Amino acid sequence: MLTCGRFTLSTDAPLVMGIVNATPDSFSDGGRYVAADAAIAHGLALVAEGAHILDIGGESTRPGAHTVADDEEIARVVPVLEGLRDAGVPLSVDTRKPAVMRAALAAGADMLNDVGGFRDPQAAAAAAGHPSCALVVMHMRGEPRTMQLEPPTYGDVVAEVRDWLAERCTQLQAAGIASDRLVLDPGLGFGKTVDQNFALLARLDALRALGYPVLAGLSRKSMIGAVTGRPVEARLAGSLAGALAAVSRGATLLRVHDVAATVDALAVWHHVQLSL
Ligand code: HH2
Repeated sequence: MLTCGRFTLSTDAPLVMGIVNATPDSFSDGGRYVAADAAIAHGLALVAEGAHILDIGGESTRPGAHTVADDEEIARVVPVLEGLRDAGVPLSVDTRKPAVMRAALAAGADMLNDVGGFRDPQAAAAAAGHPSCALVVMHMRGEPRTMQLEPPTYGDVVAEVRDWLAERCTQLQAAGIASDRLVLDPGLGFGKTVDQNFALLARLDALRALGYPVLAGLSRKSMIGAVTGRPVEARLAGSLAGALAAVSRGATLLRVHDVAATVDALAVWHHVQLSL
């Protein structure tokens, strides 16, 4: 079970997190849903397609992206949260900023998704100040603006990411956050080479062994483009294959752009599991 704000989610079957990017510059859908109305309509459409969670973002984290001011990000995210509050699913906010986290929680967010892994003590404090929001603790080296500029070096990428996440969880629990509020994420595409991303995907079971639900975010990413040779708008089939590889290795949450197709793929995968 995952405690997630107003909700308690069963982690027995995979959950689909639909992406709502209220940003002008996200890598695959930037600019399409900047207006709050468009983002809200997109979120409702994703729920109708079967999304179990919506992840609302007001700042792109694509490699090279520049950071936006707190006020600007809050102005992008809060109206969308308010408009989706009665959509019937938990609302996650994708942010690294403590001020945005606090504003989002005040506006009813159920989950905080921090690509910085709550390294900032103020971010951890913002989460700890809420009694029940879930936290997605993602691994990232450096920050989005610079993370792909220097080739990342790891000895054993799987062990290093696992140990880093385990340490973050220990610290967050010491800050008063119960273990049933935590989700781990290897941070595919964040300061990692294609080979490192695939090593992490292949060994998600090593993260799952820490005992927390695992989230995989690979939808339309360049790791899919690297092996299929496809541009970002033609990566659905590759993304679905990656999604099924992730759940086969223990991932519980999939962060995706293409909700309907992912829900169908998971339904078939789940039926196979039930038929064993
Ligand atoms: N990936 C992106 C953004 N946020 N959060 C988590 N927990 N895991 C991820 O893998 C992840 C994430 C990048 O994807 P997208 O939101 O489509 O693009 P952008 O960051 O450019 O808005």
